[in-house]
Amino acid sequence: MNRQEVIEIIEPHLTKERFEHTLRVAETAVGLAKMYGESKEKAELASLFHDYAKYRPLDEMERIIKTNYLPKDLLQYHHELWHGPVGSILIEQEYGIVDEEVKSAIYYHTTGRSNMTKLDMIVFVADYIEPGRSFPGLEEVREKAQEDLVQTAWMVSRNTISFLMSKHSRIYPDTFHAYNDLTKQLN
Ligand code: DGI
Ligand code: FE
Ligand code: FE
Ligand code: FE
Repeated sequence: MNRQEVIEIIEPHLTKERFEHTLRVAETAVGLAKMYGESKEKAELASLFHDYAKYRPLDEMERIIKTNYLPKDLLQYHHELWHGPVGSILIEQEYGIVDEEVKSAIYYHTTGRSNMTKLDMIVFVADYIEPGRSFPGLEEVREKAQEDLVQTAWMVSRNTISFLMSKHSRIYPDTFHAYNDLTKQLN
């Protein structure tokens, strides 16, 4: 599947803003892949599909979680956490994408996880730093992304947890597992 084919698949499923975000994530991820020696093709494919399931109706996502090999505890947490895991299932079922690295990067792009692969970190970071985003503290993360991928993923994970705690949101275990594991890697 080439870039143009993927773009034609995803565009109808996304809002204009989300589609443009997706293209920027892909461009950012390809840049990180070059910098850190990862496959540009996998970085691009995973990024283009990362928010593919974002606008599926909640009942459809719920059904996909219930009827596939996905953790049922997702249903106890905010539905914002569902589109990564659901997207990883849909791209295999609908387009035959079986590459476990690509599926994993899509699956974990919102939370991260313990033992993130380079590709997981690239999509996780690119989603956060893509040039359309703007919030306090982001410049520091963008600068770190030019130097050290693990430290950058750690910052994204830390910032996400701080943000969620400030909103009194519940935090999914994988989100903590990502932070703990990245912290261990830095020490
Ligand atoms: O889909 P995007 O908006 O591009 O970005 P995303 O999928 O990385 O994140 C969507 C939101 O999910 C973001 O505001 C942070 C939030 N999030 C990440 N981890 C958790 C979480 N929300 C809750 N409630 N719990 C988490 O553990
Ligand atoms: Fe997302
Ligand atoms: Fe993200
Ligand atoms: Fe995104």
